[in-house]
Amino acid sequence: MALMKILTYPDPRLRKKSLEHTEFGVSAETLSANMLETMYDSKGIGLAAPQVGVLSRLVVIDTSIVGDSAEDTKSREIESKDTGLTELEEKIEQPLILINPEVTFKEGEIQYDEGCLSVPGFYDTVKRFEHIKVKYVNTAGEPQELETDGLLSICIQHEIDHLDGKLFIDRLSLIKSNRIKNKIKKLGYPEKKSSDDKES
Ligand code: QAP
Ligand code: CO
Repeated sequence: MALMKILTYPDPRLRKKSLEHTEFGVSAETLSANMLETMYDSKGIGLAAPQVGVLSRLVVIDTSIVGDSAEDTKSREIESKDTGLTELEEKIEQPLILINPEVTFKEGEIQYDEGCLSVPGFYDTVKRFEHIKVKYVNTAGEPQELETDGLLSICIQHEIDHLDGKLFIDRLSLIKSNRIKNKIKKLGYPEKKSSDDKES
């Protein structure tokens, strides 16, 4: 297994529409395993292939870690917003690997303070469908379907957005998204700043 480099906004690769994933078996398993390792290493709950520079329609998700007791601050940021697993979420085995996912049913509305490994350190409220059904294929190329709500539903919609070149900051009001985008373009990310770079 290997850690992969996570691209951050404004990398142009995050804006591309990813292609149908066509490789199954060992190659899909290897990519997903490396993405899951990368996601867990960064305390994430979802990661899409384009975030690691692979423009293919594959995402990995594990929202079950959210309820775990974590000493890490980053995990706690996500954890604090959690309301626990819903009945539908509990029935789904995680981690999930969704290849060529498509939403086939959507209803209701839910708001959540979202973040993204490609926009580290920034969070804001996004509106999503509350309850969805998704069809996809597994790493063997076999068709699957799932139904969920709660945090898992939000996460799946967030990750499918990545496959279409869309980020959560694009779903905020123009005033909020511009504030975040301009701050990143001007100052970069806190983690990336050199030690002699002073905050204003
Ligand atoms: C997408 O996001 C998501 O800023 C997955 O410093 C987010 O895993 C779906 C993360 C919220 C549903 C609800 C973000 C880690 C992780 C950061 C993530 C950070 C460290 C984000
Ligand atoms: Co994201």
